[in-house]
Amino acid sequence: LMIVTDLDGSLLDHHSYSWQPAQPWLDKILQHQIPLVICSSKTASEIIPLQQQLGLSGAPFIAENGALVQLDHVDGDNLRHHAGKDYSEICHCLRRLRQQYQFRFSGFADFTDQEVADITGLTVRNAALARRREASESLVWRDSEQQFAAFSRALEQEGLSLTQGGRFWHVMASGSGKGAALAWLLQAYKQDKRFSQHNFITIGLGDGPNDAPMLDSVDYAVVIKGHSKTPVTLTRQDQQNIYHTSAYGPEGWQEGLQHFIAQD
Ligand code: 2M8
Ligand code: MG
Ligand code: MG
Repeated sequence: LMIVTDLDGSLLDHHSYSWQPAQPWLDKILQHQIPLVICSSKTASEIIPLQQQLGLSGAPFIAENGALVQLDHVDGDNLRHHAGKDYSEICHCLRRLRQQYQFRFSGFADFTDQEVADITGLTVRNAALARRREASESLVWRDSEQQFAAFSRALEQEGLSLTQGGRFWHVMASGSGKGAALAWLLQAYKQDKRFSQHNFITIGLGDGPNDAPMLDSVDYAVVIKGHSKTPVTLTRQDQQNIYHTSAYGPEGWQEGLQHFIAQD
């Protein structure tokens, strides 16, 4: 068994960023040494200290919506996989498109730490960690739907794509995303001598449209009730392996695991 989870709005409450209601199940997961892979829009700089607080230090994780994958120490090597466009390249391209087409949007590169804290409810210290991006940009769209369609097309031509989180749009290399990142991670696990015996059954949990590719690729999908107006649309047809929670955030996280994992 392997559990793959989104953070914001899933394991963490959308507003308070607390995981307290999920602690009983977290304890069980740790006790049974079930691998718990964080799969988030958050940066590596945000995820690493969080893993320490959750008791998951050194575990593999997926950051920046799949643009970055961090494996655990494989033969002494701390393997990192990166989607192919780095942050400065992405920001450079965004500035150029904004100038060329007069798009109105603001990205984390335009904001101060304090501004990101004000929008998200993160502490200023954590907002600074969220701004330490390596392979994707988070932005607030302030223009028309029509301009958004033009923006999306222009990005595509630059080899970039958009995905939607709980509060922001995220821009990263085309072909990357939470689903592609998870596939890469599982493949790397298969090639690792220590894990080759395991054929992991995967349970995924997420609340946003950005989680759809991950939820489509796991064996069992928990769609956590979210705050976004955009529904989470899955393409998979096996309804019996999809569970929609009635609770939000970490309560929904508990509810979903409870649904799929039989208790002793
Ligand atoms: C951003 O991610 C969330 C994920 O759903 C969003 O789009 O609302 C990211 O920038 C992340 O780094 C940050 O921690 C989070 C804070 O709410 O927002
Ligand atoms: Mg989320
Ligand atoms: Mg997320």
